[in-house]
Amino acid sequence: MKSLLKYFVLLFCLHFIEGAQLFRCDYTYNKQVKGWLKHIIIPANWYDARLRCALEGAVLASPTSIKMKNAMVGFVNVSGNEESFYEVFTGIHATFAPGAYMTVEGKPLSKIPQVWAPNEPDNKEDKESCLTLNSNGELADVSCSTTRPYVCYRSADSITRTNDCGTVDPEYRLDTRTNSCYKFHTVAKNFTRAFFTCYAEGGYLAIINSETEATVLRELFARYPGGHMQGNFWKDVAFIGFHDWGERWDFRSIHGKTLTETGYGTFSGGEPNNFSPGEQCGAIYRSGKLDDLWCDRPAAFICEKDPDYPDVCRAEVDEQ
Ligand SMILES: *[C@@H]1O[C@H](CO)[C@@H](O)[C@H](O)[C@H]1NC(C)=O
Ligand SMILES: *[C@@H]1O[C@H](CO)[C@@H](O)[C@H](O)[C@H]1NC(C)=O
Ligand SMILES: [Ca+2]
Ligand SMILES: [Ca+2]
Ligand SMILES: [Ca+2]
Repeated sequence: MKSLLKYFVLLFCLHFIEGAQLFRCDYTYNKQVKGWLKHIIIPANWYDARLRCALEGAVLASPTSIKMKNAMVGFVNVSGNEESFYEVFTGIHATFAPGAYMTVEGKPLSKIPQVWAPNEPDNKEDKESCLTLNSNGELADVSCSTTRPYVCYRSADSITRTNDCGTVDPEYRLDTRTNSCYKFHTVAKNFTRAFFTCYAEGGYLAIINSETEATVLRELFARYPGGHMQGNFWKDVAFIGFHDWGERWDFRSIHGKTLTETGYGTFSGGEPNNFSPGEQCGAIYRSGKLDDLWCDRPAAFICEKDPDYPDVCRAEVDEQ
């Protein structure tokens, strides 16, 4: 009898783990919309809003149901703020073709409950291809280049599991030599965009704190031969997390420390050279040695992530 009880307890536990939803704690689980939500209050243009949500493992939220609309309006309905804060961007857009509105997940506008704000939509000056939601739950078309706060959404439809790097992104791998996680990005971006990408993924452009970590990055780089990277860019150097912060030659990590304080400052022979001026951004060669590189030209880049940040939370999901 006792062992039978044990068996059922075990079965229950297994079931619970199976149904567990784990996702980054900067999102809040919302039972009504069966998923995780995050309100990002610093306004961004629609393109950056979409990208940030996507990189965080979510999508730019759209009011595709009454429940979702209510959840989104719940974030908007704050009094005393500036007018633009009475709206959030939605994921409903027509950035691929004028007037062809759909959510970022591909749901057409016609399948979404629509209440429009007075005099909207008006596609003013033929320049409005992104939709906002206001505190009354009404939609309006605005320019995609204007800025608004927004909401990111991660559906719990598929089981959400995080790996030992604390992320749903399987490309982050833990290295036990440094107890840090790394992801090599082969799609070239400029420094600003690379920084933004690592940040949204919950990490940062890699900071080398020891000779060992330089070796870890050299080995990581070796797994990505130039032939495996698409596009026309220099494939033997990748952005990492240091910069001159606008002060020529004074290279510091993106967390503000000198390279010596950070733990590794070995430049490649002849570097830093500020080649044909403008090399203010930090990079690493395949050798594991450092380089100063043009910030505005796209390059591969390496993100590093603390396995414990952002924290991972468990959703309070009702078992039916
Ligand atoms: C939003 O706030 C206004 C004014 O405080 C209130 O009248 C309205 O009912 C609120 N709407 C929602 C959906 O909570
Ligand atoms: C970096 O790339 C982004 C996206 O391609 C672009 O919008 C931005 O202007 C670029 N920044 C610099 C400094 O070149
Ligand atoms: Ca409009
Ligand atoms: Ca590090
Ligand atoms: Ca250089």
